[in-house]
Amino acid sequence: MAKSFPKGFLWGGAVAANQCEGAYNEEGKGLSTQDIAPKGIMGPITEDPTEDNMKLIGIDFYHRYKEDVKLFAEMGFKTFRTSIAWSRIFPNGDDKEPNEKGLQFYDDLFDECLKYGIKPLVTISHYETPLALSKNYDGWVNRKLIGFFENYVRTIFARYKDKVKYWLTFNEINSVLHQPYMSGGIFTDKEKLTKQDLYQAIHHELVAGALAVKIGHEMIPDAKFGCMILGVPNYPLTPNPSDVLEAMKQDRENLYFADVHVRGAYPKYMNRYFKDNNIKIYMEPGDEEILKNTVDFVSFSYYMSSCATADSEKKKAGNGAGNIISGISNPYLEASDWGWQIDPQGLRYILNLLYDRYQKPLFIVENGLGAVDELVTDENEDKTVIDDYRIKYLNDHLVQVGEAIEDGVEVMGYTTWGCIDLISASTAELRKRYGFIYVDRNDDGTGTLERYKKKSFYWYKEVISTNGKSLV
Ligand code: BGP
Repeated sequence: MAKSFPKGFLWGGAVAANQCEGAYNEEGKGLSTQDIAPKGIMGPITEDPTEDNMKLIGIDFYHRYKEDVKLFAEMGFKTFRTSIAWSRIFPNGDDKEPNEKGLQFYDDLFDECLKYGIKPLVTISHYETPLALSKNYDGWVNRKLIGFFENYVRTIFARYKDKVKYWLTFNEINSVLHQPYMSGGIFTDKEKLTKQDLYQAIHHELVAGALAVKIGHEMIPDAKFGCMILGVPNYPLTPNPSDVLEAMKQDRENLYFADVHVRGAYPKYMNRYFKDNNIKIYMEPGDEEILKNTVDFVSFSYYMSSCATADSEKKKAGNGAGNIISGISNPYLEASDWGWQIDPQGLRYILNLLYDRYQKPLFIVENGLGAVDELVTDENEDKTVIDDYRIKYLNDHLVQVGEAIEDGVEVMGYTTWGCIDLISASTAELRKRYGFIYVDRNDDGTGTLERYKKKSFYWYKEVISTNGKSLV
């Protein structure tokens, strides 16, 4: 049954700079960690950018954003989530002066959105640390990154303060636990990285995030600042109390990042974790004070739930798939072509879980189905994709968002992931498509880069114009 969404609900779509812009070395942009990762999060990195890296051209959003924003406007987007490529603004990350051409690009992009009444929702750092910071400093392991990040946020806040009123600090900040290079710019091999260094790096990110919120509140008092976490709720695989405790433990691993950002201090359960794992977080005087700058809202991505078990044999056999976290699969759920388990009710569950825990407005900033699409010609001779599977996925998830709203959860908005087809983060493929808009580019590099509206384009337009009433 269709549910009513609040007035002013922020409907929209989301992308990240490195997955759509291309123009990886144009107009003064420096290299980012993505530019030498041709096979995505899962793959190896190369010495230099290689031609097979689909992200170098992406979907050419850098040159075609006007056409794309126009299509977003046609769907009725109220908001558009994108990220700023840090290395477009500070090519090496530690430069003294920003790159004016990079700044100008985002000025133009935000102006284009505002022209149609689309509010930009901007991620400050989305898996695209300047490569020089990664190679020369080992990314967030080094405390100096806090200073470089501060310089970067001051620059972008000053520049875009009249245009951007919604900001997210780090994309899926908790993903650094699993993907230290892509998420935290940590160059040290994952296998060699010590827990001590990993958690110290996390501390630096948490301080930097809180500092960004502090500076943001001072520089743009009418803007809202949120943290962003990878949202994967864990269900106990069985009612065995050991599985229930394991699910709690795994949830805490993810949620401690938001706990710090919302409550302004480390949660007590982390003391036990640090003690058990012989980790000592080095804090500088003033860090605890900075952490007290808490976020205005909590945002998260949601693609799947997972199961947790204390049974080491079953754990080892872990058969669930995901791009960053993969757990035990749930026998009650079906999966996407990429093996990600589809669980619309899990979205209602995590919305309630986060709201019970934080009582802060929530923003679903990623959700969607990555699938192989077939381009066909319709009766009007227009090229399109009949993506009923995507419509079903999104409809079912949005119905559960409506349920959560009825449950009393404050939800600010919903941006589907990859509202226009883009390069996958995990595998760097383009055949894993999420969009309402098809982009004619293939993984072998062929294609015209033309854009075509899929069936879901018209479906989403209707959802937005009826404020969710058309959902079934
Ligand atoms: C999230 C990332 C996104 C995005 C999405 C889908 O983890 O924040 O950048 O890509 O997952 O994942 P994928 O592209 O691997 O299908």
